[in-house]
Amino acid sequence: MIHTINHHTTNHVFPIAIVVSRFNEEITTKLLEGALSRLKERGFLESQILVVWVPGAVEIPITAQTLAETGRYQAIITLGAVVRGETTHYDYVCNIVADGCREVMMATRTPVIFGVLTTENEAQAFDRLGGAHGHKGRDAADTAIEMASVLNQIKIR
Ligand code: INI
Repeated sequence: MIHTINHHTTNHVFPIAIVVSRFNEEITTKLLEGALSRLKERGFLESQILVVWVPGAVEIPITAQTLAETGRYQAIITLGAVVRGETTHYDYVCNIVADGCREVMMATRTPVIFGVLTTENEAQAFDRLGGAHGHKGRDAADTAIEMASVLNQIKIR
């Protein structure tokens, strides 16, 4: 029989951390609400969830790295909102947070779920918060659960 590891074989709860940035707080609060409600639906207790607020998306990677290095969390969800303004700052912020999260994920072997919205305007962000494009906070919770479980199953085989 072929042993398969996929989303059907993932169903456990574990300590999880969420890093959420305050910049564009109206959007990031909705991301956080979605992630928390989905984690609770999937059986997580409040005591298993740590939420850490940081000023902006740029501050997310170092926070995720510090959390990963504690060894306490099997997945880290990052939530942020980078909305294009009229300057090139947008591109720098996007690059810093995306590259940084990838580095943390690979260096610490902890799934760092990228729930950072990068949009042209606020309307596009709200479309991803229960509008036309689903809810990225809820999706981030599902991805965290799946990845923690997939990696654990590989390790114990
Ligand atoms: N931070 C964000 O999270 N989103 C943005 O859209 C944004 N813009 O546009 O500037 C932003 N900037 C702040 C940045 O994340 C840092 O907090 C700041 O540069 C200090 O390091």
